[in-house]
Amino acid sequence: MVVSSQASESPPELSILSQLPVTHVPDLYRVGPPQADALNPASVPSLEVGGPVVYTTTMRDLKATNDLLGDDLFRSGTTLDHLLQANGYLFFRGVLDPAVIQAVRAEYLIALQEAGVVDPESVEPVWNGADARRVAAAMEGLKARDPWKILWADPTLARILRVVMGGEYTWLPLVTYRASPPLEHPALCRDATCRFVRVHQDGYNNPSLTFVIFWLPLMLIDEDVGGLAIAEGFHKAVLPHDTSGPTKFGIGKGVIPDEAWATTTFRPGDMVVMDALTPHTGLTNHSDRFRLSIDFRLSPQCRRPILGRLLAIDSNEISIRTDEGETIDLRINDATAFPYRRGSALDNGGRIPRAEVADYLTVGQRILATHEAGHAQLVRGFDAGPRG
Ligand SMILES: O=C(O)CCC(=O)C(=O)O
Repeated sequence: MVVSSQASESPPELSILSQLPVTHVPDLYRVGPPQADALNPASVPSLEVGGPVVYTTTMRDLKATNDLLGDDLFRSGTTLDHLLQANGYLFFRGVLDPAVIQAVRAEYLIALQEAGVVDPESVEPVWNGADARRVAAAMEGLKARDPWKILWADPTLARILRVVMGGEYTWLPLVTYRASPPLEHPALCRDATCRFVRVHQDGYNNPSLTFVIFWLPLMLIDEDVGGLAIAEGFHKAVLPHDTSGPTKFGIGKGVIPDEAWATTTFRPGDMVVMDALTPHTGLTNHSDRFRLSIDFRLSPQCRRPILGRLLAIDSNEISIRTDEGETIDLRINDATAFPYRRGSALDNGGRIPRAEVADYLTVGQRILATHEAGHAQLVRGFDAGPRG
């Protein structure tokens, strides 16, 4: 797979444009309605699609691992688990029900059309040139449509997830809808990483949470559209993130060699599975259309975090009413991580200062937490959704 030309550093507005995530915050998905996080309200400048992509550097192709699923999707996930641990990712081509992916994609298309950035008659998410600030509204519309539920209810996907997870699992309230818009790009770039939006490890921002990431393309994502790039074999440790930057806290240049990166042409029905520490990034979109994808995160049932609602918090203690109706009190110390709400404007990879947590977390709101020996390790808050 080839990488296109562009300036070596993404300007900040480019990062914002390319992410435009809406993070859904589903409840524990076996029962009950989901929660939805607020849209990142960052302002979105108007867009201009660049000219033809100029390729200067090559990137490896992701290795498909379909054969390991075998004919029997219920077969043991042990081999898959070994492979995930060895490479940091699994890639399955065309394993998902096309009708299900089409149904999810249709929700995105309606949302983009309702926001006026895709023409009503368009069957492809082609950007019609309307002010891209409307994309934020589109994502709000999408959030209200709950398309993650279509995936959650799909038996084919559920079987695959069970194999990959090696047994029972829990959907985490970390589901992101992406409609990454086309971007202008400079004509020349000789840097393999020039289309990288933000190299990061999800696990960096979620210390102590055991989870696996699933990324699903909802359309043909070729070189022009860009997609997901993964650094193979660099998931064994938390890598240094640039904590000095004002936003995003990405992994700095030079930490991962260019040869480690892999991507591919993605098609609806494909599925990428990543370890929580697999470095990855979106690639800038140089096409005429929005790039549609969804990513979600699962924990093995045995490592399910606390999911519940906040009863009380100060800088020393937190009390949570769990979804199971239990009350759990945890001590807070300097090692407790309080990431900003995922998808919010403040979600820059940084941490809420311990002394300020009571200002950011609201009694009654949804909470995800991990703990050890009575100490909170990770505490994340989520807004209540439309039906929360
Ligand atoms: O889809 C993309 O553009 C990137 C996905 C990503 O960064 C993530 O899953 O955290």
